[in-house]
Amino acid sequence: MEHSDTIAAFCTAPGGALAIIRISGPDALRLADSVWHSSRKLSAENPRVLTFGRVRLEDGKNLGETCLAVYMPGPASYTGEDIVEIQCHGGACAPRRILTRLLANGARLAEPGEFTKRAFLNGKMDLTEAEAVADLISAKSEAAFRLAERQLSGMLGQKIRSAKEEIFLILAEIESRLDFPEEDLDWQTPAQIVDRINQVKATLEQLLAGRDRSAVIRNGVRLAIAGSPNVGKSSLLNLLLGYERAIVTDIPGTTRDTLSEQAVLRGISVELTDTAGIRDQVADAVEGFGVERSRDTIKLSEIVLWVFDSSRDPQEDLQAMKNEIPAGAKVIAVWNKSDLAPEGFALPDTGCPAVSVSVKNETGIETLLSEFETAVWGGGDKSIPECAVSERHAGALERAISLLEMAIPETESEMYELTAENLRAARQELAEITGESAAPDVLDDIFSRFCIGK
Ligand SMILES: Nc1nc2c(ncn2[C@@H]2O[C@H](COP(=O)(O)OP(=O)(O)OP(=O)(O)O)[C@@H](O)[C@H]2O)c(=O)[nH]1
Ligand SMILES: [Mg+2]
Repeated sequence: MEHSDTIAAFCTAPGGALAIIRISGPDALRLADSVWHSSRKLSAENPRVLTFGRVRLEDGKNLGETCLAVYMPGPASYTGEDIVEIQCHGGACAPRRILTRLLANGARLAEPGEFTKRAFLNGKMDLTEAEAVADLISAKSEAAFRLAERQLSGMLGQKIRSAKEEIFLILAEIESRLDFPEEDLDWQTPAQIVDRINQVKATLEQLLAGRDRSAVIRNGVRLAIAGSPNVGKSSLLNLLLGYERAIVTDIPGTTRDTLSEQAVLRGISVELTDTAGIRDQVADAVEGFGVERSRDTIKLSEIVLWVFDSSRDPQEDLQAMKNEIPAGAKVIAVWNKSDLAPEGFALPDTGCPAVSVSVKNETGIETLLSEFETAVWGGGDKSIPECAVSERHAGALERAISLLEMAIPETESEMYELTAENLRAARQELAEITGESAAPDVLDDIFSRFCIGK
């Protein structure tokens, strides 16, 4: 697909030592040349070579600093179009002046994800691979990065395409039977066709089974540290982060507001939130607002570490936990200050997994992390799925599976017109995953989540 306009944008984030301005489109070379001043011209005779030069500004003078530029002719480029990239020193001014000059000379500022969208529309990658580019950039853990890499390798797209191909072959069999009903052409029996439909369905179900693990790996989990005041919540946050982020004192009510930090625990990306200790008798209105925020955080978190103080009578804190934790929430009872626990202290029953820890002595933390891991994976498979399955993919897979399910009884009762209709619809659903038939608004939605310059 040819695009008539040429787009330009920074493809590096502000604040780095270098900035890269990317230009893509049919006019990329002319536009770059209109600002490029060098003894070695950017030209078709000189592709994929870094060229040293300066950028000519609107007043005809050159930008003081020297820059590098490279011309990558399409279709063997990221977008499949002609691309020029200009590298200059980072900072706010020089990159902006270069980009402004390019825009004044006729380039259009690229929309978020527009370079990748062009790569997709030009057949450089399928939609699952384009989505993987965004995942790769936003990956917060090694596992999320590996999952995105697998998707970028095109594995999901390949599996979907081969399922689609098999449905196409089954359809061909059925359609020729419908077209030549009189001929005795060695047709497959209904049972044989059902068998083939079931095999495709099983492949899709296998992909769908990776959905929850994909979501955990890609999005991470929100983990709240909650409990009564002074039990050691902020101390636990600091220990899990590995640095002193929150203020810790022996005064109950020290933490007055929620405090969130990103961490990776057992390979899982976690948004870890320390909360104000929850109590009914708050010291003032500020603490009251903090307690309300604690309650909101508990509701929004996938897992709650409810912290207790093993050195004091647990009755009141057990009641507080009961009052505050919504039914069905995933909770781990963390019995802290085990170093101060009375002789023979047995962990009271809270109806949820419980661990004894001492943040002070750093004991019990590995057990706590194992419980956390179990809470995340539900004790099941925690390996990185072969293919990353997003909610968008999962929706299409579910619809395709139910269409195949409908096709089975129709085939058994030899209502082949209906079988063909449902098989066609199932193919259409799969084509949405790889983007062959994705609607423009679906594409807009996907690419709008990218950053500018990607
Ligand atoms: N002995 C002992 N003291 C601890 C332990 N963990 C925390 N403390 C102490 O308990 C006190 C309270 O710790 P914090 O981490 O501020 O407690 P908190 O739950 O965040 O308290 P609030 O913010 O007031 O709700 C501090 O004096 C800590 O040093 C522990 O494992 N053993
Ligand atoms: Mg605190």
